[in-house]
Amino acid sequence: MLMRSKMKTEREFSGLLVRILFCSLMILIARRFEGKAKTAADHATFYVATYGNNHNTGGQQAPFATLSRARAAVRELKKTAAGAIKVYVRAGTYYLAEPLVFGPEDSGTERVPITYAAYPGELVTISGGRKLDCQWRPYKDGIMMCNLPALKAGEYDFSQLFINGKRQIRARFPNYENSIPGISGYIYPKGSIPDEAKAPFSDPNSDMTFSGISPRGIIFDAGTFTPRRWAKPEEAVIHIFQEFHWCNLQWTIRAIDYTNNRIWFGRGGHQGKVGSVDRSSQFYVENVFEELDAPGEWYLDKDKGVLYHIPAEGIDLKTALVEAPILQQVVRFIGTQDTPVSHITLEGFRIAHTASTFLERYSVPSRGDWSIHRGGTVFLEGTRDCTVKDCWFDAVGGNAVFMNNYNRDNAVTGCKFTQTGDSAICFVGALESTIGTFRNFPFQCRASNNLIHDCGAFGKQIAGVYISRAKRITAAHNLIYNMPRAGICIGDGTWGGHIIEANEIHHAVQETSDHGPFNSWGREGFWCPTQAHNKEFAFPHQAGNVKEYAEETTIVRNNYLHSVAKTYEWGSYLQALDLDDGTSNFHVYNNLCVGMGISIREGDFRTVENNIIIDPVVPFAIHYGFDNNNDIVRRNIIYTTGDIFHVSAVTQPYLKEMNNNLFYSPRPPWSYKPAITIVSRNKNGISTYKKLTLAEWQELGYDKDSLIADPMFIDPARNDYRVKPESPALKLGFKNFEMGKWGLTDEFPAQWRN
Ligand SMILES: [Ca+2]
Ligand SMILES: [Ca+2]
Repeated sequence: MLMRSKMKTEREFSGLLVRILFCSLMILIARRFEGKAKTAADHATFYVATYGNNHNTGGQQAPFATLSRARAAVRELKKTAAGAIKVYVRAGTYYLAEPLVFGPEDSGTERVPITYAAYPGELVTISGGRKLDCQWRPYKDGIMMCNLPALKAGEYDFSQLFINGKRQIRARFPNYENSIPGISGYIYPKGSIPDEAKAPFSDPNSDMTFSGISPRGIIFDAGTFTPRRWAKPEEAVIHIFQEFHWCNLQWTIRAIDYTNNRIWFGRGGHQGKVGSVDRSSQFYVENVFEELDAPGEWYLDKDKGVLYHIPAEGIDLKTALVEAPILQQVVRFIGTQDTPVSHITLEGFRIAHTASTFLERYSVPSRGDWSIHRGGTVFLEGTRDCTVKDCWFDAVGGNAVFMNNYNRDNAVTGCKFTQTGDSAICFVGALESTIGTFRNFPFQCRASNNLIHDCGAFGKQIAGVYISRAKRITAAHNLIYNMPRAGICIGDGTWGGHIIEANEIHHAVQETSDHGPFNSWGREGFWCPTQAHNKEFAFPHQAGNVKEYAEETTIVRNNYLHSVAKTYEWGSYLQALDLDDGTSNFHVYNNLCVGMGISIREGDFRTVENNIIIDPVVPFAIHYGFDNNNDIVRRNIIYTTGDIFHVSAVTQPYLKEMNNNLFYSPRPPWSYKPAITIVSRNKNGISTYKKLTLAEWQELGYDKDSLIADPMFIDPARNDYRVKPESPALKLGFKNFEMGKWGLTDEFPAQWRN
């Protein structure tokens, strides 16, 4: 018994011992794992801080001083890393002496993605600029001055100035004023310098004429031009709108002839494809010392190395932060199709102070009107799976993010773009070098959930999202407003397959004409400019094989486009969805267009259905369609006091299907009877207008079952344009679509919300 008891006790004891040993072992193992996990996490995270040192280990308590030092550490670590690598950058401003370049050797992988991020909750600025040490002293007339000896020594140069983070005004005439964007703060010339006028200087290339030649200068109006004479006119830069207001252009000034009131242009005029100017071309001139006369203006005397400035109200220059943009680009991802840069994310930074680029090289990537500088504050070429996330591009000098040529599966998401010099996000490929196995274009990239507003400080032919020579680009859930031209623009149909959805765009096309918050072109090989401009002798004309270029269908759906910024003037043109010259192979549906309509110009394979158009400034336009093409316009609701459609030159039916649309005027009697205007223009450019009733239009074979009836919106005052169950639109096949899901999602970073 005792024995048994002892044995039992021994067994129990040994069992207890085993359990204790087992538990201890587990704790040890757990601790060991914990220790390993912690060690691994530590090793996979580097820190950069303004108080750091590049001889440090890069740990949280011993951060590096620069991003490039962290990049070098990542290069080493990734050889052995088993998981994600992160570089956290602590609060402060990092002035880069040169762009941070990521090459293929900096790539992550799907298993080892690499992220460079602002430390959560901290404001981290990556700056392409330089902090100026200014010892201000009075000059005269409220102008302050300071010496910049390093600038005088040629160490650096700048053409923008920021005080306390805000871009200031380079001394100009007339003074800056923005009560009417693109109009106030400008004066008008009397015209351009005549072709036969002899230049007061020799130009060694004046004999090299070409079809796109640009004007040589303007004749100023002595009644409105500045009375001051300028000591250094050759330093000045003119910013002037093109005659049709498709773009603006900049030139340096070569000479001013006060006898004949002529301003002769120097270098420039490349910022738009069509560069003509005339008496309607408003302009201002900047970088003139004698015009330094208003708060916020500044002038840099490079010869003397002296900066002059009149501080804006409320600015104490003694304590002000003075910064000048130096670099044009701050981050460059540079790889190739064969050896791409991949799996790198930039996250959470404020990115600021890049130099303007409008006097740099531009090119025309497609046959559209746009000319673009292939550069950006964050520039990507030869990349895969790279992401720019949750960053704020604060008043950068040119384009903010530019994906040039081969780039695939990249994303720009959760970012804010304000006061950019040119466009916000660009995807631009190259047709001429896409051949055989060379895929020299952006593919399957995304611009989503971005806040883009008040862009185009210098360029006016710009967009929030610009796509040209690319394929399967998605622009979704962006909120875009206060733009001089497009919110989203597709420069051509090559190669299609894009998805434009759930964006909200308002107050676009504020400073230009003949465009829309969404605009597209498709002037590829099939496009016939003669037919496009409706010279009657050009009919009949077949569309040609548009899918040779627009290979895949581009989808434009569930967007909300509203608020006409500009007073509509007859002759200018504004549509919510401007499917301009040659645009082909589009499916456009479930869009809510308030104050603007839809335009489909010559092109083929456009299906426009189930859209809602409210009070458009210009009627829904069907322009210069090809014979026997495949366009479909059906089941749309058009609510208007003007014409239902503007249709050009119907010599024979050129829509495949046009039916089951619902038309209604909220204020009867209709201001026009009949309600469909057909425009014909002869070979001399003379237009004639013929108005048809709906019944007459139906006799031509269109809109046979379409109706004029109240669509019965549920609550338009609260932006709910769904129709009630008894709406006649539903009987015509219209389907309600969800309201209010446009623009930014809840994932948009709280710190960048306005
Ligand atoms: Ca001035
Ligand atoms: Ca257009």
